[in-house]
Amino acid sequence: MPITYKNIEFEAVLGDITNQPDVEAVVNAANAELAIGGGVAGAIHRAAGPELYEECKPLAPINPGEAVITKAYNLPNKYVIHCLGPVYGSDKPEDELLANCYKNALRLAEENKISSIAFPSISTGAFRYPFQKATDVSFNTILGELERFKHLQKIRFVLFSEQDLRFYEEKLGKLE
Ligand code: AR6
Repeated sequence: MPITYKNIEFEAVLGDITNQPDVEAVVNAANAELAIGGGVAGAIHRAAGPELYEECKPLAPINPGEAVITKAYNLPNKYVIHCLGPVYGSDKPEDELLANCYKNALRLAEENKISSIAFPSISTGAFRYPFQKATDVSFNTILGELERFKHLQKIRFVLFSEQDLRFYEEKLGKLE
């Protein structure tokens, strides 16, 4: 169930980041080379098709916390915003670098007049960031940026397990 907080619609859903046709931009949990890889990145590149990597190549490599924007090709969205999350335990300070991912993704969304965006849980798969700690960072960062929004109206969190979804729903429930 979506909730509205400070005029922004938030929702958490169980699903695949490549199957969010009603949002303008999806966020990729990328690798530094912006290449295919596994997890979210693999799914996004497979669904978008090889042209996505062609556009990505000259933009790479990126550093932890950075984000770049491309077209979405065969995905049902207009844009992909690629973020490189920190590898937990090696890219430090992890919380700051993860917060930078969310800030930079939102900044690019605003610059491109994007009104709706879907985020996966960056860094919590192959990069091993503890899920609950990462969720605190994502919420605190996004809430801290709300005042700056001129175009963004909708933020969706796409989670890959029931347990992850329940945790996001609990956090959203506390916003109201
Ligand atoms: N849709 C939504 N969420 C997903 C999907 C999907 N299709 N697939 C996985 N998740 P990860 P990271 C969840 O590993 O930790 C790649 O190999 C997953 O359960 O995709 O930032 C890249 O090439 C987890 O909660 O991203 C990089 O090398 C979350 O998305 C590296 O992994 C993030 O998992 C990036 O690692």
